[in-house]
Amino acid sequence: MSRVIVTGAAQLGPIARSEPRERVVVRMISLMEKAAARGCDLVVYPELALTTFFPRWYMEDQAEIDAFFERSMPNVEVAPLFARARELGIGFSFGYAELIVEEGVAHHYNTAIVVDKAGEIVHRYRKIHLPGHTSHEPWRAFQHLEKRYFEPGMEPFSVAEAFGGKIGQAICNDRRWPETYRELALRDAEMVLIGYNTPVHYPQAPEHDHLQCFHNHLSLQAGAYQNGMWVVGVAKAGKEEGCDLIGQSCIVAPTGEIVAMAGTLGDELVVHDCDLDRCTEIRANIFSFKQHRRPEIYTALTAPHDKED
Ligand code: CDV
Repeated sequence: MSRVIVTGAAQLGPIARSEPRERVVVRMISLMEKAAARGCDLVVYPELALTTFFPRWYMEDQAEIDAFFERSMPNVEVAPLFARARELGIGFSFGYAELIVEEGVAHHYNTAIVVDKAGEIVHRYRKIHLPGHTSHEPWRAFQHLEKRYFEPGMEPFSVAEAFGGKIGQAICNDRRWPETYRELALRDAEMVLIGYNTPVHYPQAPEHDHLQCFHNHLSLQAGAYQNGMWVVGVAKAGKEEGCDLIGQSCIVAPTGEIVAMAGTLGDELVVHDCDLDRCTEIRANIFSFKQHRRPEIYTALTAPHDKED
């Protein structure tokens, strides 16, 4: 049986603060229709795909903040995406700001889901590594307030059986951490879907601004190769509300090679036939965890980190 997932990385260009979800969903459906025409089984959209990247603004009014969050999924605005996907028989994943109320307490997460070809949500992931800061820092050209607006996900990385394979998810900053990929690989992930919003300008170390695209691919490619997995990295790109976001959405093979990459900073689809059996090229050989890994020696990896940076 073929274990090929024809995968589309559906990069989104900038989303204005004033752009309603309905219009973004129309853009997503347009990319989905292109993906279906190219035979895709799965189309992957970025982190926080339904709105502008709102953590760039400092806000105090909780109602203003909550307006960027989804209280249910699918909801009225997103339902047309689910409906069109069912008609086309295509699966998809995307990120959004999730607001849930449990025992009377509101929780806010930076979340991504995978939806199968039948329209069922088969996987949900809440971002574990939240970058940025919690209070207003006016010295920055723009804010990055993920630590203010979201709680970190407390559920471990996990995989779903979907599309004939084992699919995992991570979100943006997670992709820079080797633990993300290794946790997923140890849980048998064969493909990891990662949406991102990455500004070109890094206020704490602007001397690294010219390295943003390099660090993006470095992380995605290393994660794929060192764990023998497909990695699909998908950007929200372009100049969004005056802030430049990197593009270079890509599909990375388990060998670490980029096999498809976006060439614009706008809405763009790139497609590749991802054969999950290719994971074995790496996993049964150079990175056979069973044969070569030495977890008994790696005691510092899970010890609490109490040293100063
Ligand atoms: N959305 C993100 O997580 N962005 C971070 C930026 C702030 C560095 C990233 O790791 O790309």
